[in-house]
Amino acid sequence: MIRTTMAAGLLIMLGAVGALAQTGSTEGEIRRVDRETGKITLRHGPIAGDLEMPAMSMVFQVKDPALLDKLQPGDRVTATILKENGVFYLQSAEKQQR
Ligand SMILES: [Cu+2]
Repeated sequence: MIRTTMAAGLLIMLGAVGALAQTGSTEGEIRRVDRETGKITLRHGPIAGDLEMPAMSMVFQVKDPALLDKLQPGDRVTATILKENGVFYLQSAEKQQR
């Protein structure tokens, strides 16, 4: 019974998080990949839409740990940024053809 209530509470929390999630797409260059902390530094261009941000260099938590193996400093990428509960994540990044 308690378990059921907790599960329901978790679902409600997830719903609230979903409502706070915003995404934006940008292009940039990978500057640093830190496997220890699961963070990637991306020098990104301006981001339009909900996440409106000027160009800058910024550290992102990765959503998918596979990105840490796929990306290297110097890679030019098209990236999707996710802001969830005030935290910025690199949600996806596709390497651009040179
Ligand atoms: Cu930024």
